[in-house]
Amino acid sequence: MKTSSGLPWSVGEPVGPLVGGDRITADSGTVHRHIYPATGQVNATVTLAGAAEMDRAVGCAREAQRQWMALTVDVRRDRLIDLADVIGEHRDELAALNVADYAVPISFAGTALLLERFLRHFAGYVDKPHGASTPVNGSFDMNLVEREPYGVVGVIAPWNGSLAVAGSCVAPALAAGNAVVFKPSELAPLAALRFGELCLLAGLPPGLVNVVPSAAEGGDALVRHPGVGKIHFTGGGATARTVIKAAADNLTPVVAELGGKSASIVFADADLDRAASLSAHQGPLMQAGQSCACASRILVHASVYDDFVEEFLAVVNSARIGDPTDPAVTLGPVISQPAVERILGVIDEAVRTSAGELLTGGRRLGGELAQGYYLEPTVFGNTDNSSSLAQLETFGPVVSVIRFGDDSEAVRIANDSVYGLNAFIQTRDLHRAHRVAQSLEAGSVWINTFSDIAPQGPYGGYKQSGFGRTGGVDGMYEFMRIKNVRIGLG
Ligand code: TXE
Repeated sequence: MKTSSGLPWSVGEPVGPLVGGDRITADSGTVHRHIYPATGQVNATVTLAGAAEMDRAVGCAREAQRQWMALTVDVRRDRLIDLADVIGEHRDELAALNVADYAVPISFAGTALLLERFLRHFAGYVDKPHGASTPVNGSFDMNLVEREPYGVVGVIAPWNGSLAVAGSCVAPALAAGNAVVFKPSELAPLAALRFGELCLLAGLPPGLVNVVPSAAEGGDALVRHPGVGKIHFTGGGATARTVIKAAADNLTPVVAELGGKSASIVFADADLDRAASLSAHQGPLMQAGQSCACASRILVHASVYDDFVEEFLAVVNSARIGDPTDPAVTLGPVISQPAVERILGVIDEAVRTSAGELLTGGRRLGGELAQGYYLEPTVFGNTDNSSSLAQLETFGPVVSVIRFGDDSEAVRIANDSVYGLNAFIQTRDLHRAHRVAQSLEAGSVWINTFSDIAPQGPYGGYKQSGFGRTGGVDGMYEFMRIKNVRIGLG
């Protein structure tokens, strides 16, 4: 049943955590009045989980995991395929909830398709061999190498991709045999809560996937819980440091998928039309620059700098800014009022310190968009890569264009960052593409293409963009422990 806002819940009805298959009222957490970034108005009321709810969720997860592992691999495989089918059937509803969560334009809200693809991919691992048997020196004993689930894992998601994290983390965790306590951000709880309900609809044991929106307090309780075998954290570096310190109490292992300051490198031989479009849509226009994969530094060979900038600005300024539910809109608001103030501060400082020359944008949008958190897409030219504008993650529709002379200078500038998540190479020269890709300190390199994340390829960061991987067999094995079993046959 839909309400007038198109949500499955009415604004007045508090939406609580989903624990053990039930919507519970969170007594120890706080009530979060969810603000829709496109209007600045409250569109949902969410009761956030606190320590008591997290403890209850871990207990339900532990029991559900026993039920899950009591099923044979073919049954578990088919349950995950059933869940993928259910997600596919609810793709539009989940897209609408993504919009309700963080006002991402509906044209970009299709992470339910990514979730479905990851579920189908990891369902395929469930009934495949994951261990080995090996001979041993000086004996005819049998030695088995086995991979086992952790039991209960905690998955913590940022506000800008709860369903993407459900795909990249919850899917492999379930495929590996775990139960999951899934903590979406307090700023984007809605799509994740619906995902939890769809897990039940697909026939997963109640409590196998618990969805417990919370802020730092609930998140900290989850990280510190002795019943959690591993934490997968996706978010910012500052929070990651807090999470890792908390996890140290129980020596709980952590995977960290963090921020980035990724470079898109446009070489002189690049197709400038395509490079301009790719850099714009991978840069300031991608979720209004609120993506870890954002190409926030655009390095351009000096010989094509002016031509590229002209084409790039044309694409950036052609963005349709407005109502995220309008399929024609390509640029929505940023997440919150504090984000507006933070990003405008970055822009003001960049202008004040002449970090680069402001080529377009730089202001908050008014008029009919004044109630929302809308910023103009903003581009600085001839930026100094040592400036804080080029060094710190802005997480908004602000990018820096930087000139370079030759291949080695392009690599030096691209690598001159504490981050190392993505890098984008635009060139027609195959040798150059491979040589530069091997020289870049980034976990994911994209040559003449967007960051279209697929379940087959491991995704994750170098340096302060994190450690551990999602996707592929690497992403599956992040959620399994290795046990060696030797059988004496002497
Ligand atoms: O992160 P935050 P946000 C990164 C992106 C940016 C950040 C934005 O680059 O840096 O995420 O997301 C919870 N103990 N990525 O603002 O504030 C908090 O409630 C436990 C990278 O949400 O770090 C939220 O659920 N949890 C990514 C989560 O941590 C705590 C792709 C993240 O919050 C906590 C997308 C605590 N003490 C965004 N405090 C990639 N690399 O793939 C907060 N949280």
